[in-house]
Amino acid sequence: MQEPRLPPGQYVPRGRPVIHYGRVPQFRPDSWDFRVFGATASGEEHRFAWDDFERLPRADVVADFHCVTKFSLMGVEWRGVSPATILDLAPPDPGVRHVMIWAEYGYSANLRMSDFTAPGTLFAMEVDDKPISLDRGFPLRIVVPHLYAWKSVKWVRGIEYLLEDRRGFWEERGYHNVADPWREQRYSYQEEPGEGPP
Ligand SMILES: Nc1nc2c(c(=O)[nH]1)N[C@H]1C(S)=C(S)[C@@H](COP(=O)(O)O)O[C@H]1N2
Ligand SMILES: [Mo]
Repeated sequence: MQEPRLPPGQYVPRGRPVIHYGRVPQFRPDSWDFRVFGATASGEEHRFAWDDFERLPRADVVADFHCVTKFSLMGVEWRGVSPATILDLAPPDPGVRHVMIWAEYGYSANLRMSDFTAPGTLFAMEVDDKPISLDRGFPLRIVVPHLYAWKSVKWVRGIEYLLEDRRGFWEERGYHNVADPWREQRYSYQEEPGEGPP
């Protein structure tokens, strides 16, 4: 039997819906930066200006994308910077097990380090060979295709290395801390011991 591609409860819509909370931010290349802070190995914050970030080597990922509101987009082609590149240039303290992804306007999502370094996770700048559109996260979004899409933070401005797990924007508002669509981890009341911060 073939592996199913659609996680339980999901459907493929017409078109590609755009969803976010709040307004679409403006991109100002001169003041844009990507900050790596929290428990860095050096104890110092790292900062990338747009010109530096844009020159980092790019990788390709083709992946399906699953929103907790039940639509799934199949075979999306992303290009961008691998989390491994950021971990090399701005290494975490060895005790770091979780990462908070931070966006414009304070939107955030937490990831386990294992999800951050998973092969499909990417800081995407392009989709379908074009720069990502403003409403899909231009100039930079993370895609974490193996988790529900609220973890795929648009308009990313930095990451925070965490020694202890902490909930992000939707995880604080009743959504599952881990968010594996194959296990239908939609809501926080489904969390098993060890899946969320104490
Ligand atoms: N900064 C930010 N990123 C975000 C959101 C948001 O509200 N703000 N919404 C998330 C949710 S719930 C989904 S389903 C996806 C939608 O991505 P899309 O608009 O490219 O379909 O973005 C995610 N990333
Ligand atoms: Mo979503």
